[in-house]
Amino acid sequence: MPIGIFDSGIGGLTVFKEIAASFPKVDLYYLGDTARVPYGNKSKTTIIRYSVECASYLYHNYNVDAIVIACNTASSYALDTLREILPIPVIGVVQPGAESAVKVSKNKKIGVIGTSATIKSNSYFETLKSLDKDLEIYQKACPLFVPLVEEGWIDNEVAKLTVKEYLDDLVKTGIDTLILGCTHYPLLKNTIKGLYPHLNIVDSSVAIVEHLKNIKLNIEETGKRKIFITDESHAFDKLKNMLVGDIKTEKIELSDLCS
Ligand code: DGN
Repeated sequence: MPIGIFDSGIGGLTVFKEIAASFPKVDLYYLGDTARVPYGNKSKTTIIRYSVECASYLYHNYNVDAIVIACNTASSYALDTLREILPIPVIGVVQPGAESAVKVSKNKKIGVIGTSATIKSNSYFETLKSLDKDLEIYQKACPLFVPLVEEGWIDNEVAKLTVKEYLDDLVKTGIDTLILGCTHYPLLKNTIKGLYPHLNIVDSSVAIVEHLKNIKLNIEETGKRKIFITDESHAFDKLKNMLVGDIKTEKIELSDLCS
């Protein structure tokens, strides 16, 4: 059972890494849409169109048996459409992240951070409320976190100051749990944890693995890993090597996606 995973670029590699570690024999095909990153400031229509193109590419070319949307922005806007058009399970990161947060929060005060589009969609707010209507939820868009991660500035002074600028007020609300609602953000986890050690940090890339375990997997696969990108990217190569090591990256044309 091959699994297809896609993201607007680098961020989803945090999800790829967790899935690869938990399912060493399952074939994994990753598509990072580096030519069109970021998705986080695009319109809903555009995010849905790009997501349909990425998922369809993996489904039609690699016969994947499940799709993981390793991007909160795409999960927030395109999950329903992908479930309508594809005859295979499609798993987004929002539901698993929300479920984990509800499990670990003791005081029922949960913070959510993500791209502007994810926060604007209210996807976490609605999913969390559907799990427990008594939760207090505080949301904050942190658009500068994505370029910081892409630059590899994940634990220097600039990273620390930017984290404090975005999160100090959010943490003052008394939240005991923080959902990293963007797949880039796990790379800032140590910096966030260092500044706010009392917080439970929910990383949906870890939560999604639990979801996948509920799908019947054919473990006779070979453990093949393939990574595709739609444009060459120095940042992608650097982070790929750091997160998942020496897996070869193949560039595909955007016209291959759109056909
Ligand atoms: N990694 C993407 C997410 O989880 O929303 C955001 C990256 C982007 O497109 N800005």
